[in-house]
Formats: sequence, structure tokens, C-alpha cells
Amino acid sequence: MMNNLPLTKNKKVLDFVLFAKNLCSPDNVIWIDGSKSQLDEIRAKTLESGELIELNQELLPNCYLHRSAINDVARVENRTFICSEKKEDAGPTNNWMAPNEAKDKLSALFKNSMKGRTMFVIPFSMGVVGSKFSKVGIEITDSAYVVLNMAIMTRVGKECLDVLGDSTDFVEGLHCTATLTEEERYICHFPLENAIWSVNSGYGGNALLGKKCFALRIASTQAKREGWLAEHMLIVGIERTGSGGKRETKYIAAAFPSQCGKTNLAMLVPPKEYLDKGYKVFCVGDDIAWLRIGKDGRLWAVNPENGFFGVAVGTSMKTNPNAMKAISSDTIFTNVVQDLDNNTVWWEGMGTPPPTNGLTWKGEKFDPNSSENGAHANSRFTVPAKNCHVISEEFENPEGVPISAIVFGGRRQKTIPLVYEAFDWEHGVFMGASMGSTTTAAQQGAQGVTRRDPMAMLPFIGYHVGDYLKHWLEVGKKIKNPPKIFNVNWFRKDENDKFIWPGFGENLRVLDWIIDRCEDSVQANKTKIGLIPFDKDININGIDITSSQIKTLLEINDTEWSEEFKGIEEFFDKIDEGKLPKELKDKLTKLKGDKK
Ligand code: OXD
Ligand code: MN
Repeated sequence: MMNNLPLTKNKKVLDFVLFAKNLCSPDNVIWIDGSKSQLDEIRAKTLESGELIELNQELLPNCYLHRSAINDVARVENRTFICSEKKEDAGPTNNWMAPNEAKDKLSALFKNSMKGRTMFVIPFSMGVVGSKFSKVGIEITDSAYVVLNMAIMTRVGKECLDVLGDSTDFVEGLHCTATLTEEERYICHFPLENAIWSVNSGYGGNALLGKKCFALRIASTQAKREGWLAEHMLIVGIERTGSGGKRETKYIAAAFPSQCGKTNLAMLVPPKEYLDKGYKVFCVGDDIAWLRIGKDGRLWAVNPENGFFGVAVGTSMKTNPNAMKAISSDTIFTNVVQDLDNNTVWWEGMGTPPPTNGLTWKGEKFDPNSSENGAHANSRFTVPAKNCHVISEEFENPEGVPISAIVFGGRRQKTIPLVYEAFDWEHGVFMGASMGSTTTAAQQGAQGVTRRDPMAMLPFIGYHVGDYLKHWLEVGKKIKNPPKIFNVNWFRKDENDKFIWPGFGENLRVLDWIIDRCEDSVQANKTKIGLIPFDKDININGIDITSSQIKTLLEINDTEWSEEFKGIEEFFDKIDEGKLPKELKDKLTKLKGDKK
């Protein structure tokens, strides 16, 4: 049978496994060694049990479908807790539970929860195994689906334990799907102990503990202590002939809330005119960036993940051809439609006709004429990064890539221009701190309302938001050559409720202006809220945009901005608790008072 002998002598790891075993009482324990044969064996079991469904292996080699429990389809922010010692350390944007209370409550739920089941021990590395910027985690889980997804999303296996040696510096993750009872679902983080306990959910963001729980919530607390940044950002490289006539790749890190097109932007295909001019786009990451100050005084970023956990609905050959190609093999699809005629997958917005003989994400007969969607709005694909044809050559570079620009953005129907630039780092931090976006299906709760989401990190900051913003300001002071900071908004609508900007690959037109600004090769229009492009500097050749629409996209409307400042002020008041940096409050006062 599979490997059930410990793969390490590390005392702390062995103690953790023993603790989990005694608490959860599994029938057996399997250590994940990272070998293909072991993963194949685990997958074969999930096919037997129905946890995974094998798809057409000719059309979709090594692809599988998973249907989650109907009540378990998204991150649950209202059941996610930061268990810092003191409530004030979690701050006003997090739920807090005292560490002891959380341990007691969850221990009762974990107790005997793996009886009759297998406990998997997954050693994993966030970042290239053995790099000084990488971090090791151990996830214990009862879910084979989690094992197979972790093997895509992170580097797993014995080599992670080998580089850990006898060090105690790793993150402990304990996960059990248990009964999937919503009222007893808890995602708890213990920043002081570098530990995560997650129970009663199998959904990616709640259960693949390397991702949001470790690489953002716990890592943000480590980053604060160690002087770096763990951020909800894609990383994209753009190769072009720069203003000096040299071919160069410039890297941009961009933070958008969930389901605002991070994966699409990270893998975008340049419009024809740009392809003809030799532009190339390379993806380094689509969701998480760990950023550190390099020896050269610039900010450098790595993507600690090893795969993409992208939203399926809306992904098509038009919106993201590179993702479509990547997911034609080696992919786990979750909560999409199964086309029974050819045993493939389908979702709304895929750009092909719906199957007439299919099953919905719930496994029911799919009626293409029904008003109800066949795929869940938060349906997902999990695919190895190496499947992406435009994955950057630097993806595995342990040093990461140097960042020229940081970009913030959200879904805003009005007010926020297509793009604008901060005057300096401090103003950029204000821009990130005050950004807002319309909520989507990636998190449970009301959809379609605008909420403030600082740096797109609202659900992922592992400590007090005021301290987090202060940390951003402090890091800025230490960067000799800081990236410029921008804000973008692809989602502005006209009076007929239609998006004005075409988005997707055409967003390169805006990134091009951003890089021009980083190279100081284009002037900008100084307004009170920041530096805006002159209309003529956004290239609209070949797209269906009029010059009056460009004016609207770049417009700063005083009435709308007064509203905006009110919204920001309300948010700042709500999160202050005496910890909101004075620089940010002063910035707001100044911006409010300034004339255009
Ligand atoms: C994600 C999210 O899954 O942000 O990336 O929800
Ligand atoms: Mn995300």
C-alpha cells in the first residue's frame, strides 16, 4: 500500500502528526511523498468513490471533474477567524476568537472526525523548494481532493521535509471535511503559532491551506515581522521595445479583489497591433505575490504558488485563450457542467453552445433554457502553472522578478478613471487603502454591493488593518527605487449600463501607458486625485471606443469624487481604532480640500 511511514525525523512535525492522529482517529495515515505513482493511486481511489469523475481522456487528458457539496462552494468570510492573543490585534476587519476558545471549539469538531477515513500528511513548499524566500507547510487532511489539488497548487512531497530538516520553522495546517455542516464550519488562524485549523469545508480557499490561509493570512503576519509584503496580487511581465530602443521585460504586480480578472490579466494575449510590434506577455502569477526589497534597492516579487485556481465561468477563447489552452489537460474542474455526450465540461461564458445532454454542477439534468446557471458562478479549474504556454521563464527563479509598477483596481461602475498614477508611494498606499469594489460570488454573502477592500486584502490580512497599512508605509520608506503605483478600473459603465472599456487583451493598452510612465517617456495630466493620461496617450486604434468615451473613462467628476471621499472617510472611521496611519488621514483631508 501507499507510504504510511513517516518521511521525516523532524520532532515538531512528528508531534503534530501524532497530535492530529490522536485527535481525529483516522483508520490510517498516508504521508504524501510527491511521487506520481502515489498521486495516481490516490486519484484512482477518488474515481472509485465518485469524489472525482474521469473526463474524456482523449479530449481532456488527465482531467477530472469534482462536484462539491451544495452548501460548500465559496470562501466563508463570516466563519473565518484570526485567533491572535488579543482581539485588538485582529482589528476591526477580521473576526476574532481567543486562541484557547478556538482550539477547544474546533477540537470537539475534529474529535474522531477521521474515523473510518484516511489521514493524509502533505509536506509542501510555498515557493521554489529550498529557496531562502520559500516557506514550508504541513497540511493534514482527510480529503483526497485536497491532496490532489495541493499537488497542483503547491510543491508537495518529501523534498520539502528534506529542506526543512529539523527546523521548527513551518506552518501547521489541520484540515478536516468532517460533516460539512455550515453552522460548524470554522477557518481559524493562529498567527502566534503559525498554525491553521479548518473544519467542515472542502472548498479551495477554505481547504487548500497553502493558498489564502498560509500564503496570505499567516504570511502577512510573518511579512510584517520580517519586513516584506504578502499580497493578493498577480505578477505579469511585458516584453516590448522600450523608450530607449532596447527590448526589455517590465514586471507589474496588480491587486484586484476576487473575480475581477486577475487570471485574465496575468495571461493576456496582446491585441494584433501590439503582437505585430513584437509585444509579448508572460505570466509569473495570477493570485499571490510575496514581495521583498532586493539588494539593488528595488522591490522583487515571487509567486509562491505552483498552479492556478481560476474561475471557470466566463473563461473563454476570447477572455483568456491561454487559460483555455492550459486547462485542456491535467486539470481538476470543480462545479462546472458535465457534457454527457462527449464527457467534457462546459460553463456559462465559455463561448460554445450549451450541451443538450448535460448535468449541472449539482449533478442534476441541465436545461440550457432554464434561467438557472448550469455551472456555479464560483466554479473553478485547478491547473499546474507549467501548463500555461506563457508562463514566465522567471517563474522558478528563487529571486523573483523586479517590479516596475504596482497596480490596484476594483469593479467600479463610475467615479474611478480607467487609470491614474499616484504622486508618490504614500499617495499610492492611500489609493490602495481606499479602493473599493463590487462583491462577487467568490465569497459567500451579498453580491453586487460596493465594499472597501484595502489592497484587495480585506479578507486576507492576518492582523490589524491599521498596522498593515502602516507596514506598507514603512516598507516604502526602505525601498530606494520604489515601483510607481497606479489604480485602474476596467469596469466603468455608460448610461445604458454597458461597460465602456473592452477589457481583456485590450487592457495591454493601459499597461503600455503604465510602463511608459515608469520609463518617463510620456507626460501625464496632473489632477487633484493623481496623474491621469492625456486622452491621446491611450491608444484606441482598432478598438470600438470613441474619443468622447475615452474622455468619460478618464473623467474626474467632482460630485462623484465628493461621494467617494465620503465613502473613504466612513471606511477610515470604521477601521481606525487609533491605528490608522496619520499620513493616510491627512492625505484624505488634503484631497478633500483640494480644488481640481
Ligand atoms: C481566489 C479568491 O480563489 O480570491 O483566488 O477567492
Ligand atoms: Mn484570489
